[in-house]
Amino acid sequence: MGTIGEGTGIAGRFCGLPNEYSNPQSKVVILPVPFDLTTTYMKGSDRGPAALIEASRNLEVYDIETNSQPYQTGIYTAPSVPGSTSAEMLANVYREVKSYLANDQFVITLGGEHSISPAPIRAHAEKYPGMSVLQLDAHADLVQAYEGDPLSHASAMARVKEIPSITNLVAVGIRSMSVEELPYLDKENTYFAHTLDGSNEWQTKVVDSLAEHVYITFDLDAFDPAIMPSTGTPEPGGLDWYQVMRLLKMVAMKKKIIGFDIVELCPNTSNKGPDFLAAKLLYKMLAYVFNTGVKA
Ligand SMILES: [Mn+2]
Repeated sequence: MGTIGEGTGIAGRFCGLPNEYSNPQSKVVILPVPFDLTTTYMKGSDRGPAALIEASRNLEVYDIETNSQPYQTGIYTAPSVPGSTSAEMLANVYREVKSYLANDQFVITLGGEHSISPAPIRAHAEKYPGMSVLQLDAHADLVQAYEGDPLSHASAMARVKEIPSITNLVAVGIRSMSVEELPYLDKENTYFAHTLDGSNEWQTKVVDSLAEHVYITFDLDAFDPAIMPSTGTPEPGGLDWYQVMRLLKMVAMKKKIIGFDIVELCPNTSNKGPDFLAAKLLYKMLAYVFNTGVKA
């Protein structure tokens, strides 16, 4: 075990991968969006992408469950996308994601706050009309304009619902919302945290409600703060690791996951565990998406 902060391979690259497995033509592209402008509680999600990538250099690249080594798919860590306003950031991210999708690459966008997600979701919806959006989140994020800002993190899913050609938005883990959001909530497709038990039944219902193509927007505060305290707005009563893994695995087996984002990592320099959890989550998702021999 080395000094904290050290990992294997090349700094600034997911898993520290060498050029052979990490170049602009790689199948998988990780797009860091270090944007934190509109959050209201704990700031710092702009440092999320760098913390996740740094933590990933300590990952074991062999995945036991799928008996696979997902990095062999090729994972390129792209340069960070800038943006000094929400509108500018969204335009830049949208353009970048579009260009990678045009090249048939698989794009993972890293936040940053949740307000970044409408950009990759719009780009994916244009390539995969009829897709579903699966949202894992503590918060509904359906505020029409939070503190007057329609591009705020609390409005992320309100903007997503306006994107044409999305079949539905299926939300899992929700346990915090305002009464103003109720009229915009799709109750049929909302799985509140307090209703999720230890069985696999709810996961099956979630999967059955999804269209063939699925985009996943993963707000890390969906997890319980006991295992994921490093978020801007932690909420008690969240999901545990294996509940999430069972869901993601089932979605990957029965549907086609066509892209995802992981947002709201707000790193704490004295507790690296949550950064590592976020990196492992990303890698597990790749294991489920790209491994052809996943066994139940
Ligand atoms: Mn959110």
